[in-house]
Amino acid sequence: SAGFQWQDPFLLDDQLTEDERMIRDTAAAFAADKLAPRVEEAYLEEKSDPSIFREMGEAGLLGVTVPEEYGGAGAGYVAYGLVAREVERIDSGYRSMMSVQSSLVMYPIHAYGSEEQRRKYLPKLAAGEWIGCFGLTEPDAGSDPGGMKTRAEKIAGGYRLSGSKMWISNAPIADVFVIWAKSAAHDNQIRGFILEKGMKGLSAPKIGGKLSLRASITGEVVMENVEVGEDALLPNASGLKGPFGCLNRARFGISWGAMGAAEDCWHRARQYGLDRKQFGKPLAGMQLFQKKLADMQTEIALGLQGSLRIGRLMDEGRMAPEMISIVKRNNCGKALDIARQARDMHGGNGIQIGYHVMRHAQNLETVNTYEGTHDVHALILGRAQTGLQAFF
Ligand code: TGC
Ligand code: FAD
Repeated sequence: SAGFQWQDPFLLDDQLTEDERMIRDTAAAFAADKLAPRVEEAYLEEKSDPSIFREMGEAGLLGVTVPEEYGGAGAGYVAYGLVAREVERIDSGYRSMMSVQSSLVMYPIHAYGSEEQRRKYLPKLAAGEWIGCFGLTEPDAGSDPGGMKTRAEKIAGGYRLSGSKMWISNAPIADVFVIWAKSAAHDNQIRGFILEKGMKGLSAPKIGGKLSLRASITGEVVMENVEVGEDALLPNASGLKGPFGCLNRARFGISWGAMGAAEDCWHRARQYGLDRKQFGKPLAGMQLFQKKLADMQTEIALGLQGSLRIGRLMDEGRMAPEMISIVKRNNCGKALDIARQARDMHGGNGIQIGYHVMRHAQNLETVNTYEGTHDVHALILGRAQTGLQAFF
């Protein structure tokens, strides 16, 4: 018999290919060497170091699923998920930086862009020389992105964009902006446009005062009559399925990432319980403490198996978006519960930055909300099994 491995109860490691294990190990080494030493200061100071993108690029962690001819790693979705898990083991904000760049900026340029757009942007984004952001959400259109107000008007030789986006990861330090707008020249359909830093009328002020995801910078994107050429339009996507095609990939990555953060909380709670004695014995020897550890182990083992299965189906071209709603919703909700429990199990120390669990718990509040809130994914799944939409 294989024996029971408490950290990997279902032997997930055995279900991976040699290449997937290699990418996972590269990401884990990168996370330990480059991210872990920075995270406490970044979080406390609410600072996002832009050089992380270049370092991630050098390590081959940007655009994992994008073909090698455009600078990507040409790997599959399971490999991408494994990278998200290792990066988010350190911090959800670092995983955000990576997932926006890979799934929300490189993916649409590859999937919906012209050959010129691919050649111009993808290699620099893969190298982390350019930083990308994705603007869908607006102040008055979050869960309901179809209600967006940002408009693109046709002008001679291109388009004029006006409107504002809210809660945009990476925006204040971005070079490349993938912006979704209703286009008058296309029957008011939602279309994607690539904007660049420095364009007249484009600004991206930082949103300060976040109590969550503090290592990842977030901004507004304000467009006051920004004029772009015809070549800024993503030619091959029209309607909400454009941005949703990107979100499917990012949400899938988040389902792995959230489990990485949860694993870090679980391992820390277990170790803390082994080290800390009360009432003359280790906390880890108490029944209530062990029940919490058992719940964490169970939810994480099951959550990772779900994400692995969806990743295999994506690599086989058999994914349906509702599958991703199941793992995004479940894994984020479970990770948030686990992080809160781990905070509790650390007692007073649990509120300290040096014990990491409260930082994860605060981050996971965002992760449970963005890319479709926990409840919005419930409504997607409710609609899919009843045929009745309950959004409005
Ligand atoms: P609905 O009528 O359902 O659909 C409109 C059209 O879109 C298509 N579609 C999808 N296509 C591909 N994949 C999906 N997952 C799709 N979901 C919908 C659909 O087939 C339809 O196509 P067509 O051809 O018939 O027009 O649209 P609705 O307006 O009723 O939408 C409702 C709802 C709630 C499902 C949707 O709007 C939703 O998911 N809301 C959540 C919004 C969201 O996720 N925002 C994310 C912003 S980006 C972000 O948070 C990045 S953070 C990243 C980081 O920092 O890591
Ligand atoms: P709302 O939609 O106003 O929701 C508020 C509450 O109402 C939630 O509990 C929700 O579940 C509930 N609710 C909404 N609709 C319904 C309904 N029909 N029935 C029942 N309950 C409902 N967006 C981007 O485009 N790009 C980014 O890079 C990006 N990064 C982000 C980074 C951070 C740190 C944060 C916090 C957000 C980011 N977002 C980004 C935005 C994110 O996707 C939205 O916050 C999210 O989609 C929810 O929208 P909202 O905040 O407007 O909340």
